[in-house]
Amino acid sequence: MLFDLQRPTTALIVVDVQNDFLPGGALAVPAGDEIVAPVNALIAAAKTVVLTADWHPAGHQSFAANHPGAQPFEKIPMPYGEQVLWPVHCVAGTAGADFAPALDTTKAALILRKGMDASRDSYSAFLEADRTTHTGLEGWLVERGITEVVVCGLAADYCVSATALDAEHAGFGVCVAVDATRAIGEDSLQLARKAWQEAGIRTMSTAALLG
Ligand code: VGL
Ligand code: ZN
Repeated sequence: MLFDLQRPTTALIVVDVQNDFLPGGALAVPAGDEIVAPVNALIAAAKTVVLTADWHPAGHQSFAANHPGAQPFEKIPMPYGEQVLWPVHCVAGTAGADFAPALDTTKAALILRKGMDASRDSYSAFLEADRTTHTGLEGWLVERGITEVVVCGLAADYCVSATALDAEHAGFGVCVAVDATRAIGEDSLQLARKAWQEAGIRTMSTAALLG
């Protein structure tokens, strides 16, 4: 079966299941807490687990607070293209940047932090927003003989989508576990789903992946 999580050639990538993206957090994803149970079920079934964490310095340029007069969710031009300005979130070392307490982190072979350079964002766990700087995840997966990845976590329309698309572009077979992700916005989710379809990214339920 394709996307058999028990296979040594398949990796599960759990994107940004951090307190600031859960209800009550600084950049809460609606119903984001509902994914923790299916994500843990995927983790329990997986042989290779990668956790990513959004991990920003306080001066990060994706924060509206660092652009005088700007409001969260406004878009501004950056040298690498358009940037959505966000509320201050996932500041390195703060409680908001911690993984959700209920997330099973024990099986993670790799915890990858991203968005650490103040000058640019990194939705993708593979390539930063300048589309040039690699995080090293591609090499890590390739060196382990991984050919397929299952992506889940938060948020579907930003970091999950960017990670899935870059994984596909890097040559991995990619599946998004649709009920193990939630989106920040409806419109951006529709755009993301269209992009997944065009890229040949599969979507599957956690039940089907575990079946
Ligand atoms: C994310 C917006 C800003 C995400 C991270 O994890 O999807 N979204 N930083
Ligand atoms: Zn961020």
